[in-house]
Amino acid sequence: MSGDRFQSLTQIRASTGLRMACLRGVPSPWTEAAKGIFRVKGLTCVYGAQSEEDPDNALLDWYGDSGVPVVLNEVETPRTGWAEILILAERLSDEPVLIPAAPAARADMFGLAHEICGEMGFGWAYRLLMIQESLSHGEEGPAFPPQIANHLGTKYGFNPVHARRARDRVIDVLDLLSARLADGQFFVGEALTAVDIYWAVFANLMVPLPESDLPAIPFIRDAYTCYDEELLGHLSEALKAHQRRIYDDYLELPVPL
Ligand SMILES: N[C@@H](CCC(=O)N[C@@H](CS)C(=O)NCC(=O)O)C(=O)O
Repeated sequence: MSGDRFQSLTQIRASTGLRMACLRGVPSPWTEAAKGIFRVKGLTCVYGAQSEEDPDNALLDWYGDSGVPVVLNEVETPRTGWAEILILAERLSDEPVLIPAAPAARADMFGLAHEICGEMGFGWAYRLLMIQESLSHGEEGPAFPPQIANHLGTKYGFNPVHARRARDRVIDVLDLLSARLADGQFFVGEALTAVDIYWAVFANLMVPLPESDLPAIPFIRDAYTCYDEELLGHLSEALKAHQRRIYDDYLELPVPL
């Protein structure tokens, strides 16, 4: 794996500093959020991905979770949750601040962030819809291959009732976020916060950036692309413009995958 930005999982496990386990070719939004936060703060993070020298199921066996990202910092307990990864980054570099200092703004920021990244937030709920689409062989467009859909469905509690709630939740969050952009360029106050990074990267689930900016493996790009007219109707022009602007102004392009 030499010659590119990614090392093996075995290598990053044995090294020091800031490291993160990722998936090659898959812009998992929780991983992309961490990449974006580290980038904005100028933190150097070494990426690791499954390679031939790694044992099978390395992430699950080593860190208790098969998912990505897993963020390692020195000898600290590995972090997999979006909020703890953000708080680590803020501790390692407070420039620029991505968590507002004022308590009300901070609570607002974490509330919106949870609506995007948390359990039954936008990303979680939209993933349930992608799983439903995959398992029902629906006609709205391409989705995950059955093996992946089954794995994700089992892991993230897929059932049809839950998927109906997920659809309402996706719409609610899109409307909430759209309304927040009515008065400005950022979701909280007049400066960049973590919420802006979260939306930019999670928006790829519905409207992935072009191939030249986001070189995802083709079936993932297809699975991520939203064909559902009702959902697309809630994705405002302001939300799309925000995604593009945050990538252009703050994040690494093309996205390292
Ligand atoms: N643990 C993260 C979420 C990470 C996450 O959901 N990762 C998914 C992205 S689809 C994943 O890697 N799933 C595959 C698996 O767990 O095997 C958090 O709670 O903030």
